[in-house]
Amino acid sequence: KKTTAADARVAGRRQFLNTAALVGIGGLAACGDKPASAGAAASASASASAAAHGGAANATHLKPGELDTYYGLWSGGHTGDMRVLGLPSGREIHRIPCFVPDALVGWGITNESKKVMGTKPDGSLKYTVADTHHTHASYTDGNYDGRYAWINDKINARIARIRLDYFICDKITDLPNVQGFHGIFPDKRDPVDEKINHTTRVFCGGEFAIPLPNTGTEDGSKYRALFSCVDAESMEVRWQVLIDGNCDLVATSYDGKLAATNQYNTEMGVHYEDMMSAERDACLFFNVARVEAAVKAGKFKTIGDSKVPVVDGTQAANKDPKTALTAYVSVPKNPHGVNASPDGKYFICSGKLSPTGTVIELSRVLDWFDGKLEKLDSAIVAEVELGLGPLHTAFDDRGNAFTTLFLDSQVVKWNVDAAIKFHKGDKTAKYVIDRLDVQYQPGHLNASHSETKAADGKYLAVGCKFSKDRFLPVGPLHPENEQFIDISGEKMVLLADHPVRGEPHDFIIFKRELVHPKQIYALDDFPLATKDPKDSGVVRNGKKVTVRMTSQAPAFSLREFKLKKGDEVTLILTNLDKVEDLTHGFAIPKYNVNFIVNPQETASVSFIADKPGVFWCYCTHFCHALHLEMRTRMIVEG
Ligand code: CUK
Ligand code: CUA
Ligand code: CA
Repeated sequence: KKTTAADARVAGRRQFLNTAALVGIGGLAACGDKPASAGAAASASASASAAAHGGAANATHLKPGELDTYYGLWSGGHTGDMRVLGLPSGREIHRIPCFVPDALVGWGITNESKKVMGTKPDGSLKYTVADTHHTHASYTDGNYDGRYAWINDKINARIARIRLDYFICDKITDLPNVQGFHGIFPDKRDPVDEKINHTTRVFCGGEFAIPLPNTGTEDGSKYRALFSCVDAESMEVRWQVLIDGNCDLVATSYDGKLAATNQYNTEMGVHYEDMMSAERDACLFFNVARVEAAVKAGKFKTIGDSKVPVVDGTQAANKDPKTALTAYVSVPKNPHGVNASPDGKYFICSGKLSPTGTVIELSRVLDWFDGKLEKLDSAIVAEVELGLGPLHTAFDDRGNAFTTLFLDSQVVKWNVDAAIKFHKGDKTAKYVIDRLDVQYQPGHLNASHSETKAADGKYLAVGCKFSKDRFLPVGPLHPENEQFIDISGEKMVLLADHPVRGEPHDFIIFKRELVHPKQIYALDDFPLATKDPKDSGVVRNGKKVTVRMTSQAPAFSLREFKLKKGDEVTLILTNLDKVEDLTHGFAIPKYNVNFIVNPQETASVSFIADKPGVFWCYCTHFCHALHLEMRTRMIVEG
């Protein structure tokens, strides 16, 4: 084969990128040697077309005062929050603190937020670090319904729920006996009850196998992972499934019958060489109705202190398809990502260490559970080469899939039906439609409404793990590069780069009409609210002191309040202002207290008045021409 300039460019680029990405992992070189998939050379022309397509770039530049047409919910990574973006502009509008304290809101400072976050017996926060990866929202009729979103904390195995009426985190649940809680996905309807066409469960994948129970007795042969189901309303853990291998990402079917997780460590290795020793790993399917029937029938055990029912989903216990709770479909080498196509027919897993995408037909998996399909792996209807390091897949509304290629630093657009034809033997079926270079090493990508029935094929965002030369240098820590791509045409067009603080992983993008955020709280929703400023004051009960106060621009209802050294103080502040956007803050110098109260919100803090003196408590949120004068004195008598 004659080497073209484009080939050379692709090869050079691949070499440049891979030395960085593969450093120290010698074993991976084998995968880097595999030939590029069909159409690799198309990347050069794709970039050229991006440049020619100048008009589309304007979509990201909104005029002053113009609003975005889509919301994006982004995971915040190590910052433990959820970020809200407006798209197509890519502007960050909001951060919703969840797992980690936040100094603007006073998250982790107020009693209300501490209750959500979880405290130790001494009242301090149980955890102050987190690592969020995946964010997904509740469904009705196969599309987002604007009620809730969920986000995971991988470090401490917690799941947080966000109310999309106020854009706040209202519940956090610890998953028992789980480490490395990774994938998360809400169900889309009930598998049995026809009338329930909305999300009632959220599935959570446990990535790291640990001894169960994890009591300090080290026996490598007994390490196991659990797949958990959390109730969408109560946020309680409904049940768990003991599995072989591990869980990574999670996907759910539109009929509610199946949930699945990709597995990269079917070897159950504890070192990476072991984890990548097998040629194939798996996509593990759960028959949701059967799991719940088994729990109902009492066929479960519990682990350690946890009361959560755990059913047996291991291969040995699920050999008979007609009673099996689980099905292990094989997928090439250390797959990453499992995504449900918007037509409801397929789950797609990416090979990661294999250059392939695997398309699994869900009706065939159900046939296997019914005893109608002899070989489970014949549920695989396509396994095609996509490029090096395939990770995650998104969809448009025209039967196309978009997969990130971590090692090739590209997004590949491919047609699922054509891939199936190619896999069946029609070697003329050209399934790769386009390739686009991205900057650089992409992880997740997602398209507008991608994993819903309302996929609209308009925009695609790509979370690039390395930004290298794309932004002004700011020292050794580079931002990530979230790139925004127009996918409405045949060819993908790169529209914009956006620096983000590390490290977002997953995100969803949906039309703004889907949510109806409230801009003012309801006073009655807060049991501690002080509704009349006249009820303000200090109430003493021995050492326990309650301070009630209200705020109305530009004043707090108390001009000063007196405490005694050693008092155990609870200060309750209600913002009686009703004007949209009129937030007040409340800071107490030297007491490590600062929080905000939004219109009609009540928040409280508790502290020991251990430092005598006069302390100017002041409003930290610019609210009025007399904002600087908006103060009160806390006088602690020694
Ligand atoms: S994982 Cu980060 S790029 Cu946690 Cu969804 Cu794939
Ligand atoms: Cu109230 Cu500033
Ligand atoms: Ca493996």
